[in-house]
Amino acid sequence: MRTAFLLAVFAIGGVLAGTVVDPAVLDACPGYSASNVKVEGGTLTASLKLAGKACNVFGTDIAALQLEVVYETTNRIHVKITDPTSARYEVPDSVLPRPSSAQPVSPSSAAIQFNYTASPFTFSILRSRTSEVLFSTKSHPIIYEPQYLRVKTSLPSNANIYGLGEHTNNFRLDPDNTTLTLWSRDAYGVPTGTNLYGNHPVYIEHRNTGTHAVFLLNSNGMDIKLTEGALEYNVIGGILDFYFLAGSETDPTEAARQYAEIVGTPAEVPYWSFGLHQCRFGYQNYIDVAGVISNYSAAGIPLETMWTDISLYLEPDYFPLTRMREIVDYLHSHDQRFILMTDPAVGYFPNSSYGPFDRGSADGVFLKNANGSDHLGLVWAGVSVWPDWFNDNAQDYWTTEFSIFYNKDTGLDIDGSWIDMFCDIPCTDPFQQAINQDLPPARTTAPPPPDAPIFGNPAPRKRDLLVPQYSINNAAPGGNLSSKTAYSSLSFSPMSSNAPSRYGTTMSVATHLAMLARRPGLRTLVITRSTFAGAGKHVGKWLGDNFSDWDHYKNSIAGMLGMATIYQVPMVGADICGYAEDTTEILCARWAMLGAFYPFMRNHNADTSISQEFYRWPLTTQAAKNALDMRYRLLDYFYTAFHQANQTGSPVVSPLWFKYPKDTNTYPIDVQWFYGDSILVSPVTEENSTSVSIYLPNDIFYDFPHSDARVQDFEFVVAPGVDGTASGQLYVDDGVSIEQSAETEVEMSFVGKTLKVTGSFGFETGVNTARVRFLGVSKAPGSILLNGQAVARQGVSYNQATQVLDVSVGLPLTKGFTVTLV
Ligand code: MIG
Repeated sequence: MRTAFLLAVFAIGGVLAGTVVDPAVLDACPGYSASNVKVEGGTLTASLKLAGKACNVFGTDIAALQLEVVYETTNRIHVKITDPTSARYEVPDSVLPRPSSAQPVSPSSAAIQFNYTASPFTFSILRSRTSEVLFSTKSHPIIYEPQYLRVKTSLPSNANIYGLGEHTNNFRLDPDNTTLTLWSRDAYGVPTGTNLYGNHPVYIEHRNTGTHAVFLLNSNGMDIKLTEGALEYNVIGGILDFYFLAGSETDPTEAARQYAEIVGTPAEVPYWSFGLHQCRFGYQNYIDVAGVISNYSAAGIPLETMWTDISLYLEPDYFPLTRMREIVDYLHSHDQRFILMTDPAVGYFPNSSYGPFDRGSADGVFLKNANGSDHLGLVWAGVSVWPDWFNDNAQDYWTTEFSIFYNKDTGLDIDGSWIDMFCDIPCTDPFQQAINQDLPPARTTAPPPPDAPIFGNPAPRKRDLLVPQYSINNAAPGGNLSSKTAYSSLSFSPMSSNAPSRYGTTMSVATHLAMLARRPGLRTLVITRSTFAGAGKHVGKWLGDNFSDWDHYKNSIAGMLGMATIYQVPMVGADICGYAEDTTEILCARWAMLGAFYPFMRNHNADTSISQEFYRWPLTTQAAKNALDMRYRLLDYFYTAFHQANQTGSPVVSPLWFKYPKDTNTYPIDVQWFYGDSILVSPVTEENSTSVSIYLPNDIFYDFPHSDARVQDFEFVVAPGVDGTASGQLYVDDGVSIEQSAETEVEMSFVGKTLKVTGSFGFETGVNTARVRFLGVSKAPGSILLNGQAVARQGVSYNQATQVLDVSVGLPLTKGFTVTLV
C-alpha cells in the first residue's frame, strides 16, 4: 500500500501545464527583422528587431535579439539567437561541453547552407548539392519572450521523424498529431504520450533523399508539436541554440555520428557489462540475495552481475554489512559482479553525527533554499538533502563518500553503480510528509538471524557455466565472460528552473568520476534513469518503471532505439520481464529472448511483484539459456560494435532503415532491429504466439546458425549480401582497462571467392580461429585454400541442404589469413 501511495505522489512533479494555443494567434505575431548583417567567412551575425506590435502571448516580446550563425564543420551549422541585454540560461559547459571550436569552415565547402530573409526574418537550412529545404521557419514568426520561445519549421508531408525523447511513443513519430514534452519526470508505468526521465531535444529526419538531424540545445521544459506539415518548438526558457546536421544523402548512420561530434561518443564499458544482470526491489534479506545467486548457478543460467536495491542500505538489519561483504566476496571469487543502487538523497540528520550529512554540511555541498538554509525534501531515507553538483566541493564530497561506503576492505566493493531519484514531491512539509508516508520504511517482520548459512544449498556450480559456446560472424567468445584474458582470458549553483532536467546528467558525471577514482585505470559501468543530451558519454540508461505486459515488452524496442540510435546512450535496456505488476512464465520467457538483444540486459522487478528470476519457471529457464547462449556467442561481435561506437559514434543497434534507407517499408518498423552491424532481430511480439511475421528488406538473410559444438576459439561467419560480398570487424582488448596497452583490430572481407582476414594483432588472445563458416554456398567448392595451401578433406564439411560450408582454420589469432574457395 505504502509503495503505491508514494509512487502516486512522485508522479505529480514536473508535469507541464500543456497550454493550448490557437496556432493562428502565434502565426499572427510580428516576428523580427534582421539588420546589420555581417558575414565573415563561415560566420554570420545580425541584429533582430521586433517587426511590429508585440503579441505578448506568454509574456513580453523581447524587442531586440542577436543572431549568430557559424558553419562549424562541413556538416554542421550552429544557429544561436540570444537576448543581448539580459543573461538567459544556457546549458553550462560542465553539463555539455561544446565541440571544440576550430575555425569556421567556408559555406561553399559545406554540405548544408543557412539561408535567410531579412524582413520578416526567416531562415532555412538547405542541402547544398540539391537545394532541398531541410528546415524552414517561413510563415511562422519566431516568438521570443522571457518564458516562452517558439520556432516552427515546415516539414514534408508524412515526414519520418525519430527522436525528441524520452518517450514511449512509436519510434517513428506520428507526424500529424504528436506532442512531446521534455521535462524529467519519474513516470510510473512510463505512459505513452507523457514526459519521462530523459531529455533529448534532438531528432533525425529521414527522407528518400537523405537523412539529417536537428538538435536544440536547451534543457528547459518544452513541448514539441508535430502537426501536419510542421514541427513546432514551444520552450519555457533559455535561448534558441540550434545545431543543424547535414547527415548524408546515402547513409543514415552519418547523422548519428555527427550528433556524437556534439554530445560526445558513448563511454566504453567493461566487457563484463554485456553479461546478464539480475536485480529486484524487494529482496527480503541477505539470505534471499545469496539464494538468487545460487539458484542461477543451479539452473545453469550464467549470471554475470547481482544487483540490490535501496533496501540494502535502508534496512541494515536485514542486510548486515558483514554478510553482504561475504556475498560480494563470493561473487568476486566466482568472477561475478555486484552493483548496488545509490540515491543522491542524503539523510538529514543534523543532530546525530551521521558522516555523509556532516561531511557534506561542512563542505557546504547541499542544495540550498534562497535564504541559505538546506533545501529539505523527502525520499526513501526520510527527510533528506541533496548534493548540488555545481558546487565546487561536490565532486570531492561524492568521491570521498564512494571511497568510504564502497571501500573494498571495510564496505561494499561494488563493480558498477546504479543511480536514481531526485525528490520530485512538492516537499512543503517533509517532516510531516515523512510521518504520513511512513518513511523511512519499517518492516513488520523481524530480520533473519545474522549468522544464517548461505551458499550452502543448492551447491553452486562453477563459473564454467559462463564459458560460451562458439560464436559467429567476426568473433567467437572464449573463456568466461568476465575474464577475457583467460581465453586469452535545488538551489543549484545557480538555481534555475530547468535544473531537474540536468540533475541526473550532472550526478552521472560525478558518479562516473567517483567510480573511476575507486579503481584507477579501470572502466566502470554506471546506469541511470535521468539523462540529458550527452549523458551517454558517462553512463548507461535503463528505461524506467515499465509494466509486466506485452505493450511494454514491445515498446521497449522503440525505447532502446531512441536511446541507442538517436541520443547516443547505447548502454540501454528495459526492465526485463517488466518492473511493476506480475509477469507470467510466457512473457518472461519471451522477454529473456528479447532482452538478450538489448545492449544492457537486466531482469529487474518491483517490490510488490511476484519473483521473476529466469529460473522460476521451466519455459523461462530454457528461453533464457537459449538466448544467453546466442548473446554470449556474439559477445565479441557486440563488444566490437560498442568499441566502434566509442570511436566514431556509429550506432550499436539500428532500425532497419539505417541499413536500407531507400526501402520505405522499413521506415515505421520498430519491432525489428539490427543488433550490431549484421544481426537482424525479429522477436515474437504477441502473447501465445509461436511465430512472427517479419519484414525482410531486399537482401540475403541467413538463419542464425544453431549452436552445435562447444568452441571456445573464435569462429568467423561469412554471410554474403546480394552483391556476393561480406565484411566485418573484430576488436579485442583486455575488457577492463581505460588505457589499453595492446589491442587487436581485425578486418574481414569476402570478395569474389576469397576471405581476407587482416589487421593488427597486438592483444594476445591465446586462442585460435577455430573455423570459418560460409553461409549460402550453393555447391561444394572443388577445393579450399588456406593461405594458399589446400585444406585437407577432414577439415571441410559441407551441407547441401543448409548451404553451409565449414572450413577448419586452427590458426592463432596473431596474424591474418586467407581462405579461398576454388
Ligand atoms: O520509488 O529504488 O525506477 O528501478 O527499483 C521507486 C527503488 C524508486 C525507482 C526505480 C526502480 C527502483 C525503485 N526506484
